[in-house]
Amino acid sequence: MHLIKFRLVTATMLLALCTLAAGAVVQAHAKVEKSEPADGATIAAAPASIQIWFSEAVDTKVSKIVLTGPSGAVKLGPAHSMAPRSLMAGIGGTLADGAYTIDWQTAGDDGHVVKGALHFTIRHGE
Ligand SMILES: [Cu+2]
Repeated sequence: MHLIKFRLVTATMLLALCTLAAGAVVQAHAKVEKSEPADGATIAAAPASIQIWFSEAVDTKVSKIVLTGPSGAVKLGPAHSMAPRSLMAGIGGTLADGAYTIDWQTAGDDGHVVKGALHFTIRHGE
């Protein structure tokens, strides 16, 4: 009798664990949905700002956007939200031709900090 009860409890616990695991997969972290400039794009004119749209609302308190180009770090305005699911930072000067990397950091619904990088290239007259 005891053994049967134990097995039943174990089976119920396993089922609960699987449900938790499945729930965790559904509740994923904030992901990039699109950006401006777009990831991998080659553009003919220097952008005036960087904007990134995410799959969930972002926490601006832990959000960062860092832009690095052919001559090092580019001075940006503070990362802010124009919409709950987007981050934006203005670009001060004009950007020279070359490859650029946007390093971003933010947190979504569960508050966990997530990071990533996007890339674009500027080639004037293209
Ligand atoms: Cu998380």
